Amino acid sequence: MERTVVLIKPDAVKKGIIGKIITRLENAGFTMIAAKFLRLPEDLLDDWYAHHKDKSFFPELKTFMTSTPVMAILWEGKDVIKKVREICGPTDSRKAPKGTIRGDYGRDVQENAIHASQDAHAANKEMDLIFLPHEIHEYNR
Ligand code: IDP
Ligand code: MG
Repeated sequence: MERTVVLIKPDAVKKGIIGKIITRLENAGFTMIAAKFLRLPEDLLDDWYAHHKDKSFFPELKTFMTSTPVMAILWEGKDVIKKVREICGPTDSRKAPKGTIRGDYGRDVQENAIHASQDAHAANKEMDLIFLPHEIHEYNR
């Protein structure tokens, strides 16, 4: 079964909407198979956001992403990667439609409430960066 990694980002953690975001993904039928509340290490973020490391906003992005712990969740389900990206909405919260997580809870292009793996390659890499094999729990919902 396909898996994807979600991070509930510091803006959403500060707003106290961790539960609301989890509920949306549970209601979409996906299965939570691992979860961890952690402060992301700097070197993990260098790897996670390697595609942005030369951008002018990268230092600010790292400051934002380490400003509180994040809620990291591994979700499993059919087409979960694509479907969770759809539920999140586009990167820029100002352009995200109402009814998407970013449209409802995000502020701008940086503070956009949630991360979701963009493809299977990223999902595998991100899963390995956050979770150990024994922290992942298979079961039927
Ligand atoms: P995604 O999260 O929708 O996959 P990416 O382009 O992979 O978007 O960017 C990763 C994260 O980097 C975004 O979710 C956002 O928090 C931040 N980010 C992307 N573009 C900008 C920008 O132009 N300014 C500030 N932060 C940005
Ligand atoms: Mg991305």
